[in-house]
Amino acid sequence: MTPTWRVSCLLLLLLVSLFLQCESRRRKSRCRTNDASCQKVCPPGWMFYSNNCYGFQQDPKSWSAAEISCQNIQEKTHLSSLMSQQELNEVAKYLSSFHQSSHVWIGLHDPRRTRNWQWVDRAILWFFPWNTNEPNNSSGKEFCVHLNADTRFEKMNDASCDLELPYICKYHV
Ligand SMILES: [Ca+2]
Repeated sequence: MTPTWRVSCLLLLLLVSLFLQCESRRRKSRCRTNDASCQKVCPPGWMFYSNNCYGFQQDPKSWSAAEISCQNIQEKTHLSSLMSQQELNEVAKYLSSFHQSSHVWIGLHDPRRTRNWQWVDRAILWFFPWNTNEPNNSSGKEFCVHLNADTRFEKMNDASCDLELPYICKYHV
């Protein structure tokens, strides 16, 4: 292969690579809604909603083990935060589709045990869909939060972090 051909081939490869990068960015930037084509942005079985991917994980784990497991799936993946009633509605519908009766860990916890709740992905707090009479810190040892299966995953409950439950991970696309 002559040097001229080598340069031409390298340039061609560079152009193809740039095109593929641009196409990937363009496809992601289009996904502002719940358009069916946007589901392809997330792994199979995950849900796309508002530029985030949500994955239900069925194997029960303690809250901390669940968070570590989410982090191991992909960079910047955490137990799911919930920022609005609309996001909660979508997540609740997604979880209900699995027809399982266990509660599901989300990313809300009280790491300092001072009743100051934090989202593990550092999302800003302002949405608190607590179940009736919750959070009650039963027996003084409830520092992690799950969505309650008895409320079709529409309400939260504080519970012992050692409980082993299925969980839901989330990452921003
Ligand atoms: Ca409770």
